[in-house]
Amino acid sequence: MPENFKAGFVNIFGAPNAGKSTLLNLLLGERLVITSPKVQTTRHRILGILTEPGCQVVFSDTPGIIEPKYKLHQKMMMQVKSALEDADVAILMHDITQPIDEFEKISNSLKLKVPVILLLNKTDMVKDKSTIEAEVNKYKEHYPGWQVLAISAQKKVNTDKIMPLILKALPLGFAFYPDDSISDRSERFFVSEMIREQIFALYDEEIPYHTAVLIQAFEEKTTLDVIKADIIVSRETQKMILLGKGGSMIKQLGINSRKVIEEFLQKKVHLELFVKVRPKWRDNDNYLREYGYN
Ligand SMILES: Nc1nc2c(ncn2[C@@H]2O[C@H](COP(=O)(O)OP(=O)(O)OP(=O)(O)O)[C@@H](O)[C@H]2O)c(=O)[nH]1
Ligand SMILES: [Mg+2]
Repeated sequence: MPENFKAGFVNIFGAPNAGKSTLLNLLLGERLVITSPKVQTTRHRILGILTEPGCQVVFSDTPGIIEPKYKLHQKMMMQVKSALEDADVAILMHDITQPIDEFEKISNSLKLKVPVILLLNKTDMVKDKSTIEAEVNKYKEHYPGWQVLAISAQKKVNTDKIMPLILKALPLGFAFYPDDSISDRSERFFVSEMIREQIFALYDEEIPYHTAVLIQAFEEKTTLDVIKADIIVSRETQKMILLGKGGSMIKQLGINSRKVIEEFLQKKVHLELFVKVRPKWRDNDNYLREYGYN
């Protein structure tokens, strides 16, 4: 064991929309994972690796914890389970404006045996400072032994107090990854996620939940990358909505997606999107595997 180097898995759990992915990006200091105002944005466990003098923190973003309604949900909850198994430290996130009962259901189901840091997020939504204090005290009483911190991940309030808490709880150990690694996921994966993020932003109601994105081709040329992606939906009617009148919506999706992908790759991109209907893909093991939900 090294005497002066700490390393470990710090895995982030909580209800959908609590702000887990926003937090990971904040702690990493860059936009790695996608976020949206809608619930159930994250579908995978995604590592975000932070290496600094004296420590390596391997964060995991995870899908929001829900009662599974179809196989895709089950796969998402398997991702949560895998993160529960190897956590050295658990960060639990809860929207401070939501009732403690909601949080309790989730936290009880996790049966955590590792140090816990509870972040009560979205304090910017609470007008009164004393209300925040009262909430923090309530959770501290309820969960003695846990570190409890009220923060706003979005407005960066109190967030400088998170890393010191993590470092205190992190075990001594050798680095798990080379010090220039940032994630376990490929460029291809992040590109598909970025298209999914734009779908969450552009389309309403059930569309994002019936959608998967599959990168079919990723050709790196000298001046630009050529990327071809399939957008999978469950029904013909959803395909019509995705395309929009005269293809106007898919065109907009292409423009929005290309912009963020070019920023990410730091390169010009030629992006082609194809919409495909795969009935009931969310309940089909073969499709789920093909789309990366293992
Ligand atoms: N007002 C406010 N909004 C926040 C804060 N942190 C995150 N959000 C917003 O909350 C929404 C959900 O954030 P995400 O980071 O996607 O939440 P998540 O927990 O990863 O959600 P899932 O992936 O669906 O489980 C986004 O619109 C964020 O911008 C905060 O401190 N204050
Ligand atoms: Mg998320």
